[in-house]
Amino acid sequence: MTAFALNPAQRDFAAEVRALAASRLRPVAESGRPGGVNRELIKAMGDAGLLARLFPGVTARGTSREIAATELCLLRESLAAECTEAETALALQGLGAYPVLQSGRDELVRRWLPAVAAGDAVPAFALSEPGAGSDAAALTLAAEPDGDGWRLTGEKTWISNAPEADFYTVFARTAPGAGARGVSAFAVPAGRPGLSGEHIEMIVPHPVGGLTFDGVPVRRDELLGEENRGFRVAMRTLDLFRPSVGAFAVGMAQAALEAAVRYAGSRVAFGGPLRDQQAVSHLLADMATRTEAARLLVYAAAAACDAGDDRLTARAAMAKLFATETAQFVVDAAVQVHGARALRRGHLLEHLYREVRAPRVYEGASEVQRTVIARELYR
Ligand code: COS
Repeated sequence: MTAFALNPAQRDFAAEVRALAASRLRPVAESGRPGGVNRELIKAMGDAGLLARLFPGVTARGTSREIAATELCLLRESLAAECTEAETALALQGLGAYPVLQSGRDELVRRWLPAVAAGDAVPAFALSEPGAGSDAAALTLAAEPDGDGWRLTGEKTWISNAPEADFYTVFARTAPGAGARGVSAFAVPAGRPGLSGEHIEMIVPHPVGGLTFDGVPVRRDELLGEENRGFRVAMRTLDLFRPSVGAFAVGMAQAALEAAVRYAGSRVAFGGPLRDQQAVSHLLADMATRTEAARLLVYAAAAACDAGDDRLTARAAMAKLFATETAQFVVDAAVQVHGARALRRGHLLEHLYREVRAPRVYEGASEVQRTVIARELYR
């Protein structure tokens, strides 16, 4: 890793995480139930101290609201290069819990964050609905006043970690007809009466499901931020996590690039190693250049976030857009260098070819990122 923002200590840390992922986490990931939450894997990352690094302010002595964007990207890139299941499980601990850390009351932060950081509680971020994906402000899951709290009625879909999570960060409509200004965010524990869900089988390395809310009661102290200001909670969370989706993509691209370089050096064709063919060496050069460019955008956005830069939105979108599109190109090119053997079930590239696709869709499709970038340009 050579991004300008990384110092030797960060590079050493990334190498350690990569080694840990290959030696300790991959076997636990492989022994998990496909499509289910792998609690053993999450616990192993908690025990190794990886999850706690996402929330540096959550300590035995108390909690503060910090989150480390660069650290999040380092972890995601390093894990992705060796074990995409561990990568995504770690990312979801952050994505599901961050709205609570950012906007929850102190009691709620104390209730959930230490358990998430230890790997004992599994959160989920529940924004998308059958009729509201890219257009998130069109969400309709209703939060109707009931006593001092609300009752939630409606559906969520494509929710990572559902229906097995221990709590859900749910975005619901508290003001009908008010668009983005009528959305509120809640932390809803699993097991509440009226809450049910099912798995959806998908080509991603993690569990995904749908949730049905049938008059689920939520209390006022479970509100995240202010009433009708929940859309901002969602957008600020996505601003933080989008560069890290880019880091996931860079980790996959790096693994594919390394595999292609190795293979092109050992495979003999037309009287010499494949890498002596200019068509191959120039392709490898493009793969490496584009991966490094993506990495720079990712860590520049993360560093801006850690520095408290308030113009993060466009940079976060650029990092996610460029890195996920680049990884798709690099993994595809690595398949081409390998030929048929990369398409065999169980090959690293067959695995990456499946896994690289979803990040261009979730947490805002590439088209949404372009929209976000253009809107910032016109401001
Ligand atoms: N940070 C903080 N606040 C933000 C924000 C950001 N990055 N982006 C928007 N907001 C606020 C706005 O300031 C506005 O608040 P006010 O009305 O009080 O000023 C409010 O949110 C609505 O903003 P806007 O009108 O821009 O919302 P849109 O409905 O036009 O949003 C996009 C459009 C496409 C940006 C949004 O719907 C989006 O990101 N969609 C993708 C959702 C997504 O990623 N889904 C995946 C789910 S997770 S797998």
